[in-house]
Amino acid sequence: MAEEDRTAHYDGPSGGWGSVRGISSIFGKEWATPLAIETLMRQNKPGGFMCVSCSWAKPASPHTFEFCENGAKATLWDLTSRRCTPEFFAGHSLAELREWKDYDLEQQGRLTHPMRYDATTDRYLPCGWDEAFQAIGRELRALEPKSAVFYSSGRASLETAYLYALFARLYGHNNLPDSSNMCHETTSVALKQVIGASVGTVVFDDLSSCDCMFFFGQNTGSNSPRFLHPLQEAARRGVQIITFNPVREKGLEVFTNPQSPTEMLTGRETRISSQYHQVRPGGDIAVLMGICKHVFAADDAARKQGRRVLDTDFIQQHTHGLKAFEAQVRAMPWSRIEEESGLTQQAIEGAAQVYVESERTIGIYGMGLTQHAHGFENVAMLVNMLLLKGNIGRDGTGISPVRGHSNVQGQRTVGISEKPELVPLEKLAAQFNVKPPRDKGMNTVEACEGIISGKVRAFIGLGGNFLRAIPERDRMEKAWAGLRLTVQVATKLNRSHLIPGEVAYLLPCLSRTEEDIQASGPQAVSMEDTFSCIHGSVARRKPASEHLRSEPAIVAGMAKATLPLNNRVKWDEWVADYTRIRDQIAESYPEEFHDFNARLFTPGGFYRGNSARERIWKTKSGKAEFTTPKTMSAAGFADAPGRFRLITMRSNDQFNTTIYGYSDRLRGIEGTRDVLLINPEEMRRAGLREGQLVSLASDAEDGVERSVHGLVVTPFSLPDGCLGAYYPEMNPLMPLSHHDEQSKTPATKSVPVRIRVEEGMARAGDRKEPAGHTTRPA
Ligand SMILES: Nc1nc2c(c(=O)[nH]1)N[C@H]1C(S)=C(S)[C@@H](COP(=O)(O)OP(=O)(O)OC[C@H]3O[C@@H](n4cnc5c(=O)[nH]c(N)nc54)[C@H](O)[C@@H]3O)O[C@H]1N2
Ligand SMILES: Nc1nc2c(c(=O)[nH]1)N[C@H]1C(S)=C(S)[C@@H](COP(=O)(O)OP(=O)(O)OC[C@H]3O[C@@H](n4cnc5c(=O)[nH]c(N)nc54)[C@H](O)[C@@H]3O)O[C@H]1N2
Ligand SMILES: [Mo]
Repeated sequence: MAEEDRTAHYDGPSGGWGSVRGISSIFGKEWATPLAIETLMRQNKPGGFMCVSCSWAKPASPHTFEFCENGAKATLWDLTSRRCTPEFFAGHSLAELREWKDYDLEQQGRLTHPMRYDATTDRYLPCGWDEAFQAIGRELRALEPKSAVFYSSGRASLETAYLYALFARLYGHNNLPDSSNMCHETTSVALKQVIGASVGTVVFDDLSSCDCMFFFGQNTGSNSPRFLHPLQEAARRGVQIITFNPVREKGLEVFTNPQSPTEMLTGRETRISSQYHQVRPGGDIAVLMGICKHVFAADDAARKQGRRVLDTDFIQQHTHGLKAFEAQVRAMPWSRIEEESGLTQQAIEGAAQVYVESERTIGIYGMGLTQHAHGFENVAMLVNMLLLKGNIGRDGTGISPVRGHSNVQGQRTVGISEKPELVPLEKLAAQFNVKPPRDKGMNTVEACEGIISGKVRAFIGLGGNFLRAIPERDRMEKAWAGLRLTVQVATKLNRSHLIPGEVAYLLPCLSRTEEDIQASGPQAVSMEDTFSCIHGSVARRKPASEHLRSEPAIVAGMAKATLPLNNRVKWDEWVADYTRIRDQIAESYPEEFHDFNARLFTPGGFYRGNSARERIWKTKSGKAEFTTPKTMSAAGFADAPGRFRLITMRSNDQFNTTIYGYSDRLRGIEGTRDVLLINPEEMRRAGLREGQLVSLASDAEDGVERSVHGLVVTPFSLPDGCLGAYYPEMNPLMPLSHHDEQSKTPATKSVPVRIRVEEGMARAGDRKEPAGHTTRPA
């Protein structure tokens, strides 16, 4: 079709030469220095350092280059020669810097000195570490502990995370929101409830013994490219890969392995997905309902011939609640399923038939399932589908959430949680002779509510870019300035650092790519990958500045200045030798972390175990739970004329709020991020033309006016009724109240919006000024 040809698209495979050029276009040809190559060669290998990008597994027998395009970008980003020094801050007030683009802020390079905010000059001034710790301690001691929030982004190590959570509990709160609250919290809550374990059950070997993968809403090519290697191997083995995604993501279509000279020279590509279904955003509950409906129908037919499709032994012995679920599925008309999913009965049955015939199926998913108002139901439905055929707790089967940040899963494992029931409080009480708080703390959404209402007085950020990552940006930025204390531990300058509380500190830390030398010598840290394997990480690069401190040292410095003396809590000794921190972790979590130091460098990591994989179900009923979804759409709002479901997307040139560049190569969008993606039919129906400038307005029916303007209409292959645009630019459009009901994960994959036409057209190839935004309360 002619329209199809006009849509933005990319002809090459994922991987291939494009991925090499992708690195060079950001870092220039100079990126390939011997020092950089040496560092990259040590990435994700036993005895090396673990990538700071995603949490994809690190195999026991790594490739020569066990890094991908985006892992290399993340490493090189940290290794930059640019420095953001006291001189830089002397030259720019925060009011001025707030006018800068996020990209330009991070382009200033690595932070070099601890800085204190000075309100009179509206500038950050250099300060001593001790001065900073003492001031932070003084402030925290003067506050009610429950009015403080300790946020973490999922990058900090297990050692840092353990100390940070301990600091919060000794001080007196469980307010430990984490980036995971915006990400896979849906997974943690849903899987815990239905299979009794909050993480995935799949391990690396399952990928080579499955015969089928059902893939929902995870963009492998950009967000976990090393996963493309096992996917390629699986596809070549004949594994059926059935993908559901509103966007035709290149990495899930075809891949050329950039580490294979033959493939690079011959241009040979591997087809990844055997079926690709462009589901409506929020339509996965319906899709999964349709698949299960077909499974029941196939089972009825098989029974007549004395066979079964359902794994009846497994269902009998290991599950609870099939009856109610089956009744719901059988009663659900196909017309409803088609309407909600945007797919035909025939298409869904085609996918389902592959499932019926498969012996070993894995269900894989990402933000496409979790970031919805009914994300819980999405995840629980995928589990329902797997349970029907006994596809959990058997080799080559299982459920596999693909986690985001490199240690986001691990941070939760060692105590970063607002939910006291997930933390061994009795153990901590005995270990440190303390009384840890037992009341529930705030998650990310609740912390935002607390900041808006004034209940929260202090915010400590262990990494991340909270104000850019959360919903309701405009109201949050206004409320933020009312905080008494803000502390940001960071490697690079970002927007969240530019809105200081009355007392504010910006503390620069070592990156995981840099050597960490303490009193006892060089230190290792550790992280947990998406398959629950724990890896030690040692870096050799010289730090970006002699004034940097490690994250464990910074957390310990703040804690020591805040808390009364306790002879069991040995901040100084722990920081001098991280093996002592790991001993404490092993004592608090003996099942998972026994002999932690001895096992630290196990090739491929050591597996911390998963009860559901052993078919031990730590649920209410003691069995795996079938659940009956109470809605057929995950979107959480009704369709209405002119209302669209907006998907907020990541480009291939970003890591969350860090924008490396303006090329979303795998989607064929170049030179700008201020685009509004829409299918050509919808574009025509809405009376829009390609290249026209438009605004988006929130259509949440809560009376608040939220808008983002200056977006260029760009035809793109998408289902009807939905739009695509980039995260974090679109975050001003998201109401804080629009989140998964159960886990409170913001529902960023179906945001209700309307299009408003602006004057004028964008000229092709222009990189315009960044899109602006406004929020006005009703
Ligand atoms: N290079 C790079 N790597 C990263 C990150 C990064 O920003 N850059 N971020 C890291 C982090 S923190 C995370 S959490 C992960 C995120 O990795 P992903 O889980 O891949 O998250 P997203 O990129 O947000 O996109 C999810 C996919 O879901 C699809 N989708 C949207 N709505 C729906 C829906 O309703 N149903 C279905 N079936 N699909 C849908 C989108 O089209 C997209 O392909 O990646 C991590 N790795
Ligand atoms: N609309 C929309 N919003 C979303 C999402 C979405 O898909 N759509 N995704 C959500 C998801 S999945 C996530 S995980 C969050 C991400 O939210 P965050 O984790 O808060 O954000 P990041 O962009 O990963 O944080 C980047 C900053 O971390 C700091 N940093 C980098 N490395 C280090 C380090 O080693 N140590 C320390 N201390 N600091 C470091 C740098 O200063 C950098 O500027 O955003 C969420 N928000
Ligand atoms: Mo994430």
